[in-house]
Amino acid sequence: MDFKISPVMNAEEILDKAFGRASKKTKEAKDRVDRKKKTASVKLNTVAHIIEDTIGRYEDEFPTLDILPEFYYEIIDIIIGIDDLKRSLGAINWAKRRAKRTLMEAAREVVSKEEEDEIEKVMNQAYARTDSFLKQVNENLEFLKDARKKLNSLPDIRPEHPTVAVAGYPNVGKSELVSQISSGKPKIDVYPFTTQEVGIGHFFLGYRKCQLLDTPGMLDRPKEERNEIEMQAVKALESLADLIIFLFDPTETCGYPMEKQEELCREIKDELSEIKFIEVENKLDLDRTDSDRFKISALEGENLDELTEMIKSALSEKYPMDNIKEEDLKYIKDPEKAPEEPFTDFEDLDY
Ligand SMILES: Nc1nc2c(ncn2[C@@H]2O[C@H](COP(=O)(O)OP(=O)(O)OP(=O)(O)O)[C@@H](O)[C@H]2O)c(=O)[nH]1
Ligand SMILES: [Mg+2]
Repeated sequence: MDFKISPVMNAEEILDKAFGRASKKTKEAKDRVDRKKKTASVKLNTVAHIIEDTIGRYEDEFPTLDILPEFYYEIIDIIIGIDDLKRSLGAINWAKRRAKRTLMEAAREVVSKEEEDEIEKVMNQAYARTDSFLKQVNENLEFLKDARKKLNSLPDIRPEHPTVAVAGYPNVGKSELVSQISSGKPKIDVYPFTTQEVGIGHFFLGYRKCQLLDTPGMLDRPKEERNEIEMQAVKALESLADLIIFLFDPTETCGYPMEKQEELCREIKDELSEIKFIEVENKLDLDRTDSDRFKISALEGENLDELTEMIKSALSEKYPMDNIKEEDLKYIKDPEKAPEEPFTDFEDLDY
């Protein structure tokens, strides 16, 4: 998901924009009082519209939390806080509605006045109240300003794509494997909740685009060593991943004995018991040990085609791979353009 939220302004900036724009408005009329009335009315309407448009845009552009894919819901909870986000969106909605009502009432009221100073007074009072409504939610606007930055910088992970996560202790070769089986270079990003770089690669199974995630800081150590944020990150990953490749390094050059690696594998399997699992041993080029597990060398590209076949077959139940026609590909990238009559091939794509 690619969040594209416009820059958020704080109360002062919104007020400057609205009052500044309004100050340029004048209306002509035959007599002074009439001119004053019409001018005051157009100014009040201008302020109301600018505030409504500006705050309305934030409300539209921030993700609708109730229909957010679970993965993003968890991630947003980690980096921003769902409750705080809801509270802030509620608060700016309140300020928008109050300001609009006040300004529109004043715009009607000025028309009934016959004295210039009374018109001025009604207008100034409405401006002052508007100023106060916006300033009361300044903290919320500042919060959204910061939230927008965090959302816009999230790595673009698509919950609708089949997703494979690579797990295993540090140095077993996770990043090497992700870069070897990705078409193109994996995008290296830092999640806002890990200090480590996370690679996101893509590969195609038939015409279906799949994503491959490296998981340092998440599935690379026992549960008891994870902090609270990492725990939640694993929960987010659980809602995203369709398959986990657990990578072993039987040469133990990674620095972790096989016994420890087996333990971690069991633990992650238990924890993410709903997700399919493939156990793979890496560094076949150096490996002299015997085992029943499938072996690869990520570094030398050995057995990677076979591994890709294994991935394909593990994912094929949930995502039929071969029956997507090339001409339908564009709708995968741009589902909104798909014809109304759904393609049978698309029945399993849950957009
Ligand atoms: N000989 C050999 N070395 C490998 C193989 N795969 C990875 N390596 C090496 O092992 C080291 C660690 O590989 P990475 O891919 O960085 O390991 P990682 O699991 O991503 O490690 P972290 O990011 O720290 O969790 C690097 O020096 C790689 O070149 C392999 O198949 N054979
Ligand atoms: Mg790595």
